[in-house]
Amino acid sequence: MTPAAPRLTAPTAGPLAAGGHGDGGVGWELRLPRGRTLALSRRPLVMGVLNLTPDSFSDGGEHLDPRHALARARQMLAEGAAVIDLGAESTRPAGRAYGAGAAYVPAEEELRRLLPVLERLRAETDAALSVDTRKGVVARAALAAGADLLNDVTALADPEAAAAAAESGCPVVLMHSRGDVADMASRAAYGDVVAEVRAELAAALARAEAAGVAREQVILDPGLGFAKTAAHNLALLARLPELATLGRPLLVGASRKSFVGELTGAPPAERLPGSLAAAAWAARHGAAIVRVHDVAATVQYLAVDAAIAAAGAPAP
Ligand code: HH2
Repeated sequence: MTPAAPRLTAPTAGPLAAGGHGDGGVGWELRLPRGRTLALSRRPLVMGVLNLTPDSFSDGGEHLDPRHALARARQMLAEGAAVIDLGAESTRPAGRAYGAGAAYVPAEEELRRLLPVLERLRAETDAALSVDTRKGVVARAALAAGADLLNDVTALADPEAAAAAAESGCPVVLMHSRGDVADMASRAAYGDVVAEVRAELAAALARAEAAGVAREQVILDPGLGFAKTAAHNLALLARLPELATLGRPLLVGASRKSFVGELTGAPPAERLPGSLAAAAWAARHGAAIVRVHDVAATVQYLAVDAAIAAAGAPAP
């Protein structure tokens, strides 16, 4: 008989008392199933991306075999990821960088890719497991299989997804986007991108609340690369504190995205240095979670960045 895999535990977060994170006392405690919590502050947690897809833009096909996916999840937890984000449908937009964009995946196929990995991972870890889906039927099945959070790039556009989130009471990431994979590039037209994304996130939050989702369980995300040009992504990062005024924790996903490639000429697999610059900037400007492919490098980079910042802070 093979021995049971070791039970992995998420890194423990510190107290949420004022100043407890050295971040001016900004903190949130989100409720997870089974009485667990996820403590967030402006010193961000790292969310590791686990793409169970054949066609994701930077790592498609690498973790299609559930054994490879599980090994990758265990590795990311050991490297310091506080959340694993499992996605079984690529949301790669159509456009110059990615060709025709991701193909629609029927719910049955999405669940066939997702559930074996989610169930095994749930059995061996208490770490927070998030599911990146826009389909209510997938969200429901994932929550029943032990998922802790929903991450929805359509901000709960499917009423069934909103109902699943409301009924379960789980935390939800509401991400900003416009249109779908086929037309989002043509919808990247803004006067003031930061003001418009802020207003559209506020509206998404209000819609979620009207559907029964508790405001204190919501995380907001500007959706870098979704209906955004490189210039829009840069403006959103530069003015991230304006989004923080919505009063909810922010998640930022810049990892390996095409704007890093546009700025540097690097292909997706070589975008780690640029991704670290974006993660560090997001960390210093109010992100509560950074969603990344390269967990070990990001954890190390952010630890040193935070230590330098703390060393320069006035003594208490
Ligand atoms: N980006 C991607 C997918 N899901 N979710 C949130 N909340 N924020 C993001 O920025 C975000 C996301 C795209 O990255 P990836 O999952 O690596 O690619 P693909 O959609 O091709 O699978």
